[in-house]
Amino acid sequence: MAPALTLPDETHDSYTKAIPQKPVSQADVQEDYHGEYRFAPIEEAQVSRAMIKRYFNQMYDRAISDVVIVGAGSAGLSCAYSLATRRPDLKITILEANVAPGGGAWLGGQLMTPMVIRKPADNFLRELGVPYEDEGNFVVVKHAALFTSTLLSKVLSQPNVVMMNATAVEDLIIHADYAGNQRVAGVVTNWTLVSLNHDTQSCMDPNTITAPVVISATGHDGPMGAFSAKRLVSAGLLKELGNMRGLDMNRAEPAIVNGTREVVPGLILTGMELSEHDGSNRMGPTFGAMIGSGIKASWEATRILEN
Ligand code: AHZ
Repeated sequence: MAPALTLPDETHDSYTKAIPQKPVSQADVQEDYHGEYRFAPIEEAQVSRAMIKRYFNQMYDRAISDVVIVGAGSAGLSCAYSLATRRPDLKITILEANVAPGGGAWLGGQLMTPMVIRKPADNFLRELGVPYEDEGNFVVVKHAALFTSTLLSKVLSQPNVVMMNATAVEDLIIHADYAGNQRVAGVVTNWTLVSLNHDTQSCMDPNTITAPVVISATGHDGPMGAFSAKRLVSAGLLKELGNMRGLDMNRAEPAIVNGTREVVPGLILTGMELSEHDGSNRMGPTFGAMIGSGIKASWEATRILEN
């Protein structure tokens, strides 16, 4: 008979307890590989339950979040890092439609690997510990993936951050107060694979996450891009999109950072989604504005929460 399963009642705090107190020595590692490498025994159901329990506990907990960030590209992740490290008391939930978080920040421009970041956004690289070459007014990271993977790992190691990828925001929750003023009060979610199949299956209803602040960072127009800005138009909260204008690096970057704001009560737009809302220029393959806008969005979020 199979031994009874023991499922310890772990909370997310136990993740931090798993960090080794002392580094594994080279001698320990070599010993494993010189003998017969043996794994501790496991039951298949333990693996299933280990994932299910944690994932659905997270969903249960984050049905009410303090801040929802939609989209884990360079703007969304910079925002999450700034907010999570400054305010460890906030429940920050990131929803990313793609299986792979990172958006367009895995490469520089035209599928080339180096990433250009204009000063003063290089401050953020020093904060993260990402090395770069200094070219005077801008810096170059040797591979965009080095920036994105470092940022992603630092965001995910914050105990107050939960990220659900392969999960799309399909709609916004919009409440009206007694005077009829509308306010974004959360998001409507579904597995992305479900969202992509609404035309092929009968109604597959979504799920919801409520939050006093939603930060949308879904990028410029594309298959799913500029999601919240477009929804504001179809929901009647915005007359029309400004539509992203042609490329001008010097105009575009300050416009995106300085324009980052709460566009309707409860909803902040950051990154290139804002260019679709405001009709500002694109900057192409230079990423300082995504960092600056993400950080500014995090300050906007705390301003709203503190009011
Ligand atoms: O998968 C999308 C991507 O990872 C995700 N996303 C989009 N719609 C979503 C939805 N629900 C959940 N409905 C969604 N997630 O949002 C992320 C957007 O990342 P991005 O890299 O496309 O946007 P960004 O604003 O962070 O960075 C833009 C980078 C660009 S484009 C550009 C130009 O062409 O001028 N310049 C820069 C710097």
